[in-house]
Amino acid sequence: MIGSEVDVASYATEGFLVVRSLLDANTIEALQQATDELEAMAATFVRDAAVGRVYFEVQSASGRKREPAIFPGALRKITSPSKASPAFHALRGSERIIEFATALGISSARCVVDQINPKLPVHGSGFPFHQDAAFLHGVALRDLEAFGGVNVVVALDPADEDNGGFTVLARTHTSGLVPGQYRYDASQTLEHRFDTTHRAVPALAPGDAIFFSPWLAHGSGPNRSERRRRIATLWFVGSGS
Ligand SMILES: O=C(O)CCC(=O)C(=O)O
Repeated sequence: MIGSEVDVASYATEGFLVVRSLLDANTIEALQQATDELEAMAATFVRDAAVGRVYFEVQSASGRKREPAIFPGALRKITSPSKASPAFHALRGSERIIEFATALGISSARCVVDQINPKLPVHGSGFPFHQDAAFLHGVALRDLEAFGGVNVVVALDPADEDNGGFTVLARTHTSGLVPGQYRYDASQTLEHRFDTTHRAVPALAPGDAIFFSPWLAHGSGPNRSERRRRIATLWFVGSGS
């Protein structure tokens, strides 16, 4: 039972919850290896490209989408790694994650988005502040609005402020969606649009996780270090059954 590990009151107030060692070392090793294999598949890519149903977004100089890679194989995001990798497929259905989602009030949680964000040493650009709920559509958005949802970031490498760690703007999840974030222009921080009073960059070890509200504003800075920073992100919505 994970009930005692979950501070539901703090999650409700802050909009996020750090969970240490959410995943064990073997699971993380399998995800790291799968990430290496996906990165190797994209080793020659100089433009955004799909391989089957996995989508690779390259790291451009500005950080914007649809611009050329700074060097072949430089990646900023891999969308739907679960379509090619058994380890990421298993992560979508992770009982441990589902248990936490349930404890946080999301029943019969189903995963609607899975991705990897590999932030390159020195070159990896930041993510502008945004709220994930602004980027859902169709049935997933309908279920989010009807049954709620929870998103989770799992660290695959040690992450902190210096290598562009995941940054939350705590308590922003209760103020509704902020306009003007939809272009998702990675060359801006959009800091001026959000309340940054309770900004936090939790230091994470591989296997640590942050559960957060789909309405919580978050983003991250560039990787100024010589260390890579890879995270897996998953979005869950309730299904009411
Ligand atoms: O990689 C990060 O630090 C932020 C990722 C994120 O918020 C996103 O991909 O929407």
